[in-house]
Amino acid sequence: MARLARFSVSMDERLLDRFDRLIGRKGYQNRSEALRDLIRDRLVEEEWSGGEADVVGVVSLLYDHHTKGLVEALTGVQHDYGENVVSAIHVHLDHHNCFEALVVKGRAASIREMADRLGSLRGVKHTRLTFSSSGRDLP
Ligand code: NI
Repeated sequence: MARLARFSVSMDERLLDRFDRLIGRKGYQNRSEALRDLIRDRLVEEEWSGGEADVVGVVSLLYDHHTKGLVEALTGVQHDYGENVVSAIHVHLDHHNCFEALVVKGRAASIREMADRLGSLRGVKHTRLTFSSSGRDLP
């Protein structure tokens, strides 16, 4: 197992108080685990910002499947990034609305590009790219 390093942090009491209240609401038992998660979250964001890192994520899409040509366009874009789309879940929400969650992996820049192309299609009402990581470089 990797060695644990300990360090002390100085900060404004009011900031620490807000942090403690936040992590209390989130259910953390101590500051250390909360701080580790914050650091990991920032590192994952950094991986994505570079564009070249090998990442994992989820693209969610909400759209009206009656929009002319939309279903074909969505499928076409996903096939263009076939190596990045690992899995897709489709939920028929009601008569008009469909929700899809695409599990994606690969080069961050390619995934962003795909998410942008999907999100900008007419009839797509909402799209979100959620960042995660392969976990390989994230202790
Ligand atoms: Ni549907």
